[in-house]
Amino acid sequence: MTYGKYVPVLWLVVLMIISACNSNCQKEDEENGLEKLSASMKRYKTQWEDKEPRENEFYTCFKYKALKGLEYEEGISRRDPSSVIKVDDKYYVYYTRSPKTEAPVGYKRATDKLPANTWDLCDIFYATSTDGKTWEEQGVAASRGPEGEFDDRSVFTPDIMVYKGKYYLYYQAVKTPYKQRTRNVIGMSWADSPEGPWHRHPSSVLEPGEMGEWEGEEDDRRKIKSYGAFDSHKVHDPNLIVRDGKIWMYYKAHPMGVQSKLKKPYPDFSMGVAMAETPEGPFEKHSLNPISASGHEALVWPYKEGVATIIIANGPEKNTVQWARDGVNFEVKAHVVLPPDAAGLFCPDKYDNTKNGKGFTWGLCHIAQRPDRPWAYLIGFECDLSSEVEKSQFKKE
Ligand code: AAL
Repeated sequence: MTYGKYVPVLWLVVLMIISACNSNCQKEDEENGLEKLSASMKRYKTQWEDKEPRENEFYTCFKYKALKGLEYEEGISRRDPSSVIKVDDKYYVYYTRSPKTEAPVGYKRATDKLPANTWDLCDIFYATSTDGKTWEEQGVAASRGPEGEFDDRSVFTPDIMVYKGKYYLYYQAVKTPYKQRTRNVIGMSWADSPEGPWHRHPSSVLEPGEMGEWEGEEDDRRKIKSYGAFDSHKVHDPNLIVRDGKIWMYYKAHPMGVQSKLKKPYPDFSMGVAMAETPEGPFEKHSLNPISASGHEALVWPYKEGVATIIIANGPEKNTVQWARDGVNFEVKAHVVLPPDAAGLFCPDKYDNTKNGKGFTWGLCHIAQRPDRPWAYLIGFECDLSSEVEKSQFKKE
């Protein structure tokens, strides 16, 4: 039996469907008065609601400032600041800090004294300030775990959460040996005061997803037979909010095979979210992960009834501010230039379980290492991503 005679009929059906869709779109455009507009003007009217950037609450410019006390220091790396919190009259920030070392030497040459990169062989330190500009480094907060544990090589890239009167540091953790293919997990320490003492939770609270398969024994993250989950290799950059009575941990993810030439089911960098009822978990990963296919360090804050994020550095939607009413399905709301690298926000309602998030006007971020200056350091930034301030950068003086 041959089905060949049905092919023209099938084509006819397909064409009819396409033309019905087109005429529906045309009808919709006519109804909305958009039929004679270019694609860009249609977006101006619909996606951007006739608004210029200065009228868009998600649009901002970033102004950067040197900080006193956390400046560039030869031999010591300070990077990836946490959210900034204020307790009594003091601001606190937590960050990755290396001991005084030689410049990082890469994964192949790293030893137990020589760091592979600027976040290797680190602990979480903290600094305090009374004005957000002059900071005093106070010493170590959460440190590496005992030999043989999941966090014995380095702990880094923290966020701080204030929850039910206690303080929780979440951070990346790496076990010795630190190689390209080493998996990264999220660890946690808690304290009754922002100054510690910190109690190390004995196991990781978030781990990479279902593994793919490496190809060969060589320590090369590009060489894989299969990818596994979107976060099969690393979970990074925990960033916390409290919402709907739960702890929401947003995080950056890498699948195995970053930069591989195989056809990819997931981006090299993406963002996931996992929720828990209690600070030590279990954190349950959302079924729609990855919830952003672009971005680098995860950075979120409660805004109005939803959640906002700045997407930086990687992917087709980099350099945008996005918002999701449900905290999961993000939409591009504004494009921005020079967004802060690895920002930590001073956002006082981040852990308030609010349905009317106010946003923020400042934070800290880092200037990453570069070949002629191989240690990272912290600086401050200002912006007006707050529902409580008038957009300042276009105000006439
Ligand atoms: C940063 C973050 C994580 C990575 C490294 C240190 O930009 O994404 O913290 O592991 O780089």
